[in-house]
Amino acid sequence: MSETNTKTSPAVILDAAIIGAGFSGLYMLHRLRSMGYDCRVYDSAGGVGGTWYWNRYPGCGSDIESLEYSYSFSEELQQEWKWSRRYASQVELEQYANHVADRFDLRKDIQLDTRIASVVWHDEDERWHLTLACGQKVIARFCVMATGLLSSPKPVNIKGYENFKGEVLHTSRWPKDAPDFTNKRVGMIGTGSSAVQSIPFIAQEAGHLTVFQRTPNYSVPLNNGPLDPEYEARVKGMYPEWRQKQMNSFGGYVSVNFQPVEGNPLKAMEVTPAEREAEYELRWKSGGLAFYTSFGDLLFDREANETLAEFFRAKIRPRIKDPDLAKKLIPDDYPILTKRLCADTGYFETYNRDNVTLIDVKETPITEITEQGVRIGDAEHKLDTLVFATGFDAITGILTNMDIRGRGGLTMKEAWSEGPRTYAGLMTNGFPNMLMINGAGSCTGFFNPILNVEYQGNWFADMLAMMDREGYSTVESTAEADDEWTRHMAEVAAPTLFWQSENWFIGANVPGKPRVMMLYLGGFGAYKQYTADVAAHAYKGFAFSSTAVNKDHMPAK
Ligand code: N01
Repeated sequence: MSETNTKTSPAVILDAAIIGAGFSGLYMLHRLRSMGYDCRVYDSAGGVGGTWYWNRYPGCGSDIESLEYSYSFSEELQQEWKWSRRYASQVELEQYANHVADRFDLRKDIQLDTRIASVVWHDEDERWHLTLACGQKVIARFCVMATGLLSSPKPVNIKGYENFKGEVLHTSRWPKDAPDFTNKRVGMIGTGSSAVQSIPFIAQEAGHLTVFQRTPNYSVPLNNGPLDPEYEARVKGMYPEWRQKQMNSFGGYVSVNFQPVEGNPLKAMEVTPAEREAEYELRWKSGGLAFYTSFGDLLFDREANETLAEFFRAKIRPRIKDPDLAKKLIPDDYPILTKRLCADTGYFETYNRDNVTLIDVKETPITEITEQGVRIGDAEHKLDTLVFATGFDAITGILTNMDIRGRGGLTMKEAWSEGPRTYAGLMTNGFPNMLMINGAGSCTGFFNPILNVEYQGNWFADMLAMMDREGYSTVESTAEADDEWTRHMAEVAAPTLFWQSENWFIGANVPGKPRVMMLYLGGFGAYKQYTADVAAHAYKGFAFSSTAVNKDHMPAK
C-alpha cells in the first residue's frame, strides 16, 4: 500500500476504507482483516476511541457496567482486561481502546489526524473514491461508516456566541490539557447527560458555577465504585453465558444489583402499587439505566410512565435542600425515559453548594452571549469560562454533514432530507458498497453499542464472504427494502411516548431537523431475527451485481 500526504502521490488502493477509529472502526478493521481484506481506518482524532477520545470532560464515563460495555469477540481479551471500576470512566475506556488497538495489531492500519474531504462513488470502477483533507486519494471497494451516533456536535445557535472573550469549552471537544477552573466564574449551558456528569466535578473546582437550564432531566444515582473482585470473577467465570443474556435482552445490558436480570414482561399498570415500588426500588438501588426494562408499558402508556416519573421525583426531592430550587430541577412535564435517562454522581446535591447557581432559561430565555458572559433580559451574568454541553446533531448529522455522493451524484444530505432511510440500519439505497455500523436504523442508542458493532460487523462479514464466493462486486439495498424498513420503524415508534419530549432520538433537539424516530425500537431480539431472515433468504432486499471492472482485486481467500 502506498500513501503519503501529498496531492501528487498515487491513490491508496483498498478493499475497505473505514471511517472512524472508535469501537466500531476498531472491530471492523479486525474483522475484515481476518478475511484477508486490505483495510485502512481514517479518523480526524489524534487517538483511537471515538466518543471516548473526544468527550474527556471531568466525570465522563459510561453508564453501562464495564464488564458489559466491552468487546465479547475475544475470550482472551475479556478475561485478561481488568476494569478498575464498576462503570468505566472515559480515561479507562480510552485506555481500553488503545489496548485493543495494540493487542490486535491494528495501529499499522489506522491513520489518525486525518479528515475526510469527500467520499464519492464512481460507477465506472465500482469503487468509492475518498479524498482526504490533505489531498491524498483513496480508492476502496467498500466504505465502512463507523462514524458513531453522537459524534457531530450541534452547532451553538445562541445569538452572540462568537462574541464571548473568555474561555469557551464544549464537552464534546474537551481539550487534552485539563482546563483550570480555580477561582473562575464558570457558566454551563445545558443539563443533559454530559452536563449532569460534569457539573459536580466542575463545581468542586470553580470559584462559582452558573448553570443555565432549559429542560430539567431525570437522573438516577450511578452508584459507581471499585469493581468488586468477587463479582468480576463470577461474571468472568460465566462470560459466554452472560454475553448471551446481554445479546438476548432489549438494551444489551442485564446486570441489576450484580445479577443478570431479564427484562420484566409485566406491565406497570397490571401490578399492585407495592409490586411496582419494589421493582423500581430494586433498580434504583442498583443504579444506572436498568429502568428501561423495568416494565413493558413505560414507553407506551403515559399513566404507567407517570408511576416511574413520580417515583423519581420523590427520590430526587430530598436531595435538594431548597424546595424552590427542587421545583426547577425536577422534571414534571414530559415522560421519563423519552429523553435519555441520566445517571449521576452527586448531581442534584451539587446545587446545595454555595458556589452553584441555577438559572432557568425556559422561563426567561437567554437573550444573547456577550463579550463578558450571558445576558438574560437586563441581567448580565459575567463569566470567565463558558462551557457548552448542548448536545449533538445526533445519529444522522455526521453523515449528512459530510460530502458523501452516491450513484448519480446523489448526496447523503439529499437522500436523507426527510430523515434517514436504511435497510435494517445496514445500508441505504443509492450508496452501493457503503456499510453502516451503529448508525441510523439500528438499535444502537437503545442497545449496547459495542455488542451491536460485533453483531452488525459479523453480519456484514458473512455477506461479504458470500459476495466473494459468488463473484459479486457490488451490493446495494433496494429502494423497496429501505421503504419497508423505514415504514416498519415508524410503525413501531408511532405508539410510543417519544413524541412527547424534545429528544435527540427523533431529531427534536436540532432546529429544522425532520422529526422521525431514527433508531429501531422493536428490540434487539426482533432486529436479530429480521436480519437473520434477510440473510437466510439469499439476502433479500439487497441487489448484487457482478460487473466488476477490477475482479483481479478480490481479496485473497
Ligand atoms: O446532550 P443533550 P448531551 N439554549 O442533547 C441544552 C450520551 N451521553 O451531550 O433539553 C439552552 O442530552 C438542552 O436543553 P433542551 C447520551 O445518550 C452519554 O448531554 O434541548 N440550552 C440540553 O439540556 C445523551 O443523551 C453519557 O431544552 C440548550 C443540553 O443542552 C447524549 O449523549 C454521557 C440549547 C443538551 O443535552 C447527549 O448528551 C454523556 C440552547 N440553545 C452523553 N441547546 C453516558 O454514557 C441545547 N441546550 C453517561
